[in-house]
Amino acid sequence: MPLRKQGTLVKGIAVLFASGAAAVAAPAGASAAATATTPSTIPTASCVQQPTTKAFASVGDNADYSLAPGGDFESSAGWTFTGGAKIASGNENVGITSGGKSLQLPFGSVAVSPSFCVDESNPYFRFVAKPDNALAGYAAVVFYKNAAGKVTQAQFTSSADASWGAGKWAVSKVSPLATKIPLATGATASVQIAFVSTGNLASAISLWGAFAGGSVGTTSIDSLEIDPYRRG
Ligand SMILES: [Ca+2]
Repeated sequence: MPLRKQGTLVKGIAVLFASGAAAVAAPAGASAAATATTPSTIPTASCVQQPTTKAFASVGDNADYSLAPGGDFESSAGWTFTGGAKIASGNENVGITSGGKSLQLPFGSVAVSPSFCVDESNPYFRFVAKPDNALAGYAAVVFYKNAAGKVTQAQFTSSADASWGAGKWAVSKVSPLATKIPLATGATASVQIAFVSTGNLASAISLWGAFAGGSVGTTSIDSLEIDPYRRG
């Protein structure tokens, strides 16, 4: 029975990813209007770089980062929420960004970021996440347009890549961005990051919890930062 449930859950997640892609495609016009400086493709150009800080220095990462659009989740501006995702009170306490709110993702919900520009110098992103309990888990997925202009998605990191304890905020692993998106030399791409609340796929009990009403396994996200410089 648990295996059958797992299969159902995996299918459900696939549907979520598909709906996330639809959410990306549908508001493309509005999104483009709101982010006029980040058109979908700009051959032989660079993205406009935002001011940077050593946001993760307190956890031993001295790279330069800039805040992703709406990445402090102090408002929902530009983000698309489905399945109950919302801005909730309570900031991450690692100290990456200050504020009083964060993104709250009940099981099965999806939050898709505004579009932003990526070029060869935007290779990484990192964020802070917190599971409500051992049933929680997330996947961070990046949507981008491939060379043919088709919206494509790739999972970049998940809770399985991080060491996190129930109820505790923890930084994600350093997640490759431009390094995993096929960019022609000198080209840029318009990308969106989606957080999907998957539940803890490694925990069989989470599967039962997931189908018991979806109110368990909530994941919180805050302080989404982009590293604008290629490493090493
Ligand atoms: Ca915040």
